[in-house]
Amino acid sequence: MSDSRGGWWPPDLDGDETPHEHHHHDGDPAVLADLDALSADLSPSLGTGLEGHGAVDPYGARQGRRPGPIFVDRYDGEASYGIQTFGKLPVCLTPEDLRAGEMEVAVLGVPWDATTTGRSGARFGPAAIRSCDYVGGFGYPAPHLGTRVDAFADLRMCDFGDAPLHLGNVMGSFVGVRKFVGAVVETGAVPIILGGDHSITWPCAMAVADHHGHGKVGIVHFDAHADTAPNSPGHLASHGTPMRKLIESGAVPGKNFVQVGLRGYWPTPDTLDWMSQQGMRTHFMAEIEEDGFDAVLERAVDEALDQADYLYISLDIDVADPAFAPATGTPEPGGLTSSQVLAAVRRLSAEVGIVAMDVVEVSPPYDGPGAITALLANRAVREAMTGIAMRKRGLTQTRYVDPRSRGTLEPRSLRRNVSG
Ligand SMILES: [Mn+2]
Repeated sequence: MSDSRGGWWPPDLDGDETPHEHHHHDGDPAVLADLDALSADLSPSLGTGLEGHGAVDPYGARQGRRPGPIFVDRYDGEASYGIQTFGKLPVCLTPEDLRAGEMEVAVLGVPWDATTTGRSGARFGPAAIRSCDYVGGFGYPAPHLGTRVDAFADLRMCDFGDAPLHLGNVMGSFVGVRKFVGAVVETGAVPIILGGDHSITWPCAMAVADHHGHGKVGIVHFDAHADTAPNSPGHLASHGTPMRKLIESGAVPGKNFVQVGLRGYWPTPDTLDWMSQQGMRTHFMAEIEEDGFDAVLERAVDEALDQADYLYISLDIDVADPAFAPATGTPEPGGLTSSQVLAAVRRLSAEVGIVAMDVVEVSPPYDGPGAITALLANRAVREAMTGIAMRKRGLTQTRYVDPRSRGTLEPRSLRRNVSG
């Protein structure tokens, strides 16, 4: 074992001092060999090309529907009704729809949770996140109150629906997810992906890197966890492995990672060593507690600006404290606040610019009736949209806030309202 535990644990039952290949799963060698043989039979490749991406509209094709966004909102001047998409945005079903509508942002879901090690249920994340609208949406004027930028007015955005999956088949599903996201990226739209457990970042970020170039994409990764574990014996993916897979494949080199919010009791020391060997820039909660979140976010923004040509945000909702995001696969106390998460996403989207984002690990069965975890994820997507719209307007300066919202106006005396 490479982990030092004072030499007394685990007990050396067979007297063999040779380090085991699988450092965190010492078990019956025969069982491990069988498991390895199983995974060796299956190629862990995500495949190539975009044929069979599953973003199709068989009914529309049968009816001769002209490509373009399908409007599902019933805004009556006061409130918004219709069919629940993200923000009541129009629906696009095919890449042709995205192109015809010249879509700049496409929200899509990946309802997958078969690779979680803790609480499952993230497959219900996309639907729960969409259902958190109450402020209207498409067609309804709703500027972000801090910046006075209305992403729904400024950007052409749609809901692209959920990726088709093959339940029980990890690699079959992930090959499909890579194609599905790749088909969106190819049209020029920024995908905003609603997870799903965190394993989906492997095929999603792979699709983005395939398009923009391996080595060109950087990831700012908000998470309580590093997600850099090696495969467990016989496994091809888990929600603890996506970042290692992206690094080992060369799609997103370690030096292109900026991680924020890590805490708790995982990963193991040898994995932490591996991370620093890869040049990953990791900001632990300990650093945030020491220097404050603003200072650490400043560093993360600087690193994101110098690390790579294109930025992908991967937001594991568990970076927020369980007080703000209890409904998640592997909650870890001691995290960020909601306002810290939201400001960080908006600032990166505006000041650095993003080509994609995922919001993962929302597990609605563990949310209370207030659905606060799904709500935080919904608003994180809104902040990303606001940031993208800010960037389009040229509002890319550090910590931009509209003067009307800063509290720096002339103080108004109550006395003026008092007669005499
Ligand atoms: Mn996590």
